[in-house]
Amino acid sequence: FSGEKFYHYPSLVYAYSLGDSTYIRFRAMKGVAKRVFLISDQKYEMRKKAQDELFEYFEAVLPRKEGLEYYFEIHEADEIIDYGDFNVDFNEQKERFKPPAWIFERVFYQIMPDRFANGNPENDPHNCIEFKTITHHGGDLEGIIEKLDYIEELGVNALYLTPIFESMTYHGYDIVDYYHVARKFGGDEAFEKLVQKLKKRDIKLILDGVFHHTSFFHPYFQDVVKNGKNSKYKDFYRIISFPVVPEEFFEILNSKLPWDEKYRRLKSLKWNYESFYSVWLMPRLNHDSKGVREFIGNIMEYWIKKGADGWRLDVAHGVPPEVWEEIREKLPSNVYLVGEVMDDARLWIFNKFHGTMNYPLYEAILRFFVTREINAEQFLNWLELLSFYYGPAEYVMYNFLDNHDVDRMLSLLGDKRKYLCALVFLFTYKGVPSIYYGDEIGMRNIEAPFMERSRAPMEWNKKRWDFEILNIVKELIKLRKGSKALQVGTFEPVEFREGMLLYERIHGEERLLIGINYSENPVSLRKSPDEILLGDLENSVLKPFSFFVGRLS
Ligand code: ARE
Ligand code: CA
Repeated sequence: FSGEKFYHYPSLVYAYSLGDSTYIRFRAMKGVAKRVFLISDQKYEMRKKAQDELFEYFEAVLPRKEGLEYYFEIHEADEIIDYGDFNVDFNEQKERFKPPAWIFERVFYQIMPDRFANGNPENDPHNCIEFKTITHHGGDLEGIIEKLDYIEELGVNALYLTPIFESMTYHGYDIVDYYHVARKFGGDEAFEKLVQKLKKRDIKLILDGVFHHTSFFHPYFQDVVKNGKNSKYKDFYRIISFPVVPEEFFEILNSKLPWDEKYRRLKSLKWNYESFYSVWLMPRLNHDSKGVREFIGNIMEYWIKKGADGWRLDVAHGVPPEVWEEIREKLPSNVYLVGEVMDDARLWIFNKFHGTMNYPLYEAILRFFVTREINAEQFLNWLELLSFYYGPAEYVMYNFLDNHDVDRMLSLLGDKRKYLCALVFLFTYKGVPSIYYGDEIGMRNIEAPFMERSRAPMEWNKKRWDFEILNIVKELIKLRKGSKALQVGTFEPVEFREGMLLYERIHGEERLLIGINYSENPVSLRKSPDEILLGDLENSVLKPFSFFVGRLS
């Protein structure tokens, strides 16, 4: 029965149109198909793009079609099989993959407001949760406003801010009031001002939505702490038993002990509710409750009305997928939703988020560029598998080399040349690239506990900037913004061998050739660009750990 051996379903992932191309894909059990053809207005040979333990994945890329009738012709060792009879209307599909049109031409800049720029020392917080080594730095939205020229000159045209709402920590993932921007960040007035200025400069803004948990100090949870079983918010959280905290809890909490000590003591107590990674400060919401789902939807809607263009959803994979589907329906279609999903995003795209924080791609980048566990060929296979998982959604993934939770890539690589190679890959691959504040000037990790190492305050002293990195980042941003091939073009590997990556990105007349030699030896290229846009190449030889972006005529 051929259905076991072969698979094609004209869903969004196996048949779709994007940019000026139409992609048709086919999967066969490993080792069965010698050649696969797509039979439609013409006969196209499908290319084998990837494989995993069980399957081989084939693809044909056609000039963009509005609709297509087709079947497959599979050449096995001793027999030719016709498979399927499909008729796809790509216009109908558009209804199911509808990212906001503006997302494709964007480059994100991620900022942790406390660590970026202090525009108003008068609002610096007191009486917040502070540890000996981890404290507030006083950054705020006024600071971001002051640095808008810097941001615009860098060329990025979208901002992602980690949480800005009322909270007790510098990072803000413990929200106490979702309807107000924290006083320490400049309050609602600063937000309104920021939004106006961003609109004028055509810079989009996405906010961090922490809806997996609230703060322990959120009024709803405080109500549960006080009233126990009788609290009208008891179903809002995942309570194990009442009372939710023992008597001792308050004694420690209300004592004059420093927070390091309070944290240490509180940790040893037993409290009776689920929370984020067993952190007492972050009680987990109960998303089975209709009230909670409405609460989340209303907040998201509220800030969109106030001028935000999208949401990054914190611990999105800790919330049932259907919840996001329900909430999404209430939001306008020009809003970009990106979920923080650590693993494979298949479950979470299309009708939930437009994209996710692309951790599987990050993982591949780590293994190729950092640990060098995989070679170019294996790296390519990984990329192509993700492409078969995500289909068109890979073009709107939030791609990164680092962020506030992971080490800075420059520190992991320990070498500027290597870092530039990774950056070139990020900007010339499919998906929306992002820069984490300070990466553009060569900031590195600091001595700090896990997850805090990449959060040093932004370096504003130009004497400490790496201008070579800055210039290349600026060039890459400019290239990306001006290139449909990079935004929505096809990705065509030319050569992926050992440490050498050579690929084209094509859209209409625009053909870019990108080469990255991630190895200790010079590589002589089998294909050279007609014009170099970035990097250098001498007589078709690419030096060790160097790159170029070029144009083919
Ligand atoms: C702080 C300290 C830590 C300390 C921790 C516990 O920084 O050094 O270990 O406290 O006391 C926020 C803050 C953090 C803070 C944390 C808890 O930014 O600084 O930690 O709150 O108070 C998992 C989740 C993923 C999550 C990461 C951090 O799945 O959703 O852990 N990411 C988001 C945000 C964070 C934020 C929170 C969630 C909480 O981006 O910034 O933390 O709102 C593997 C696993 C992943 C795991 C990952 C990292 O890859 O597969 O599931 O991610 O490791 O641990
Ligand atoms: Ca301040």
